[in-house]
Amino acid sequence: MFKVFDPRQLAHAPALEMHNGAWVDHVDRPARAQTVADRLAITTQARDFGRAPLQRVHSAEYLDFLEVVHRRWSDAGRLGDAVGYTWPVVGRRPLRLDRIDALLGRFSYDAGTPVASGTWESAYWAAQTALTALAPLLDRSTRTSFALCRPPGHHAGADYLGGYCYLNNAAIAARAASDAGLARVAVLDVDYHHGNGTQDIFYEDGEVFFASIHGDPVTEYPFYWGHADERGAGSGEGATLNLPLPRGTTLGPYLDALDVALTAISGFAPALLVVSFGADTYEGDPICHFRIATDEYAKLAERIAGLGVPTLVVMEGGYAVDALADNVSAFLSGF
Ligand code: SP5
Ligand code: ZN
Repeated sequence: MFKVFDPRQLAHAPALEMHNGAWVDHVDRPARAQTVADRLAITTQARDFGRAPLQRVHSAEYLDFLEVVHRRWSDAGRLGDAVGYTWPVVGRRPLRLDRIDALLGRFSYDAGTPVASGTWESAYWAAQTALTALAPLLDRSTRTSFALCRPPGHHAGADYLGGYCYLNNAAIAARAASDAGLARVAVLDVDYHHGNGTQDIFYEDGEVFFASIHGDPVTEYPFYWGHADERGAGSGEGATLNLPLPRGTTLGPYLDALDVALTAISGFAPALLVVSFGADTYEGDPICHFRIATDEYAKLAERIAGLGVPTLVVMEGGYAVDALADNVSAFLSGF
């Protein structure tokens, strides 16, 4: 398996996130990526594919914002990480305001995703990590590739950040693969949380199939996406599949949902599979509520590998730092 990790992803170190009405220590610590990189002994760093593949997914205005927002925040005399506190309700007219707080509101949807001084650098190299891991799949020199991305990406949309995500690494790789000539690409999202950013990006796109298994958004973050009746629109109608599961879900029912997703993906006959892999389905995760055990991750991966489709695994969430390297390495062993 080809594996990529870039240490520039460690520059992102947000201090706090808003949780249940209080500012608490942010759970996306640099140690998350470092522990996995150490365990897998990854030595391949990212190549630089530039900004063009990012702009195939994200708007130029959003990328400009993300690149300068922390400097703008500091220039405005603010300390620490940049974070919004006012959001335009869906349906408000799209005012192009320049006030730093209005910009943060316009390009974000939650208060758990601050922009720290190193955020742009790390998000940029996370996207390049995904693109670097994609390259040997495109030239067919590998069948399976792993992109150790941090910050994660699946909550980031074309023009918004949220859910600890800034650039949608999996979507950028999927779009680059279709641009390289692959007719159909499937994204399978097995992070605990619904991949709302990826869903939004491909919602009206019939060339990219999106399937997600996640905590039921009736009770779980991000609440406003991921319900079973969201099935895509326009030429993408039927190319989005949401399989929400209740808190407490164990391996058996999880595998049943996985089989439903894999059957649908198989019917779509993709030339490439992108797996948004979150290890936050782990029974010991501090912020999630499924009950997958470490050794069970190999079983999930074996089922996915059974598709027989070239696969790019992109790292998303997973917050039990002490168990993360074990969980990721168990998952990758299943391929
Ligand atoms: C990529 C990913 O897994 N993003 C998850 C974003 C979830 N954010 C909202 C959940 C709030 C939990 N905050 C808990 C902090 C406790 N110290
Ligand atoms: Zn997650």
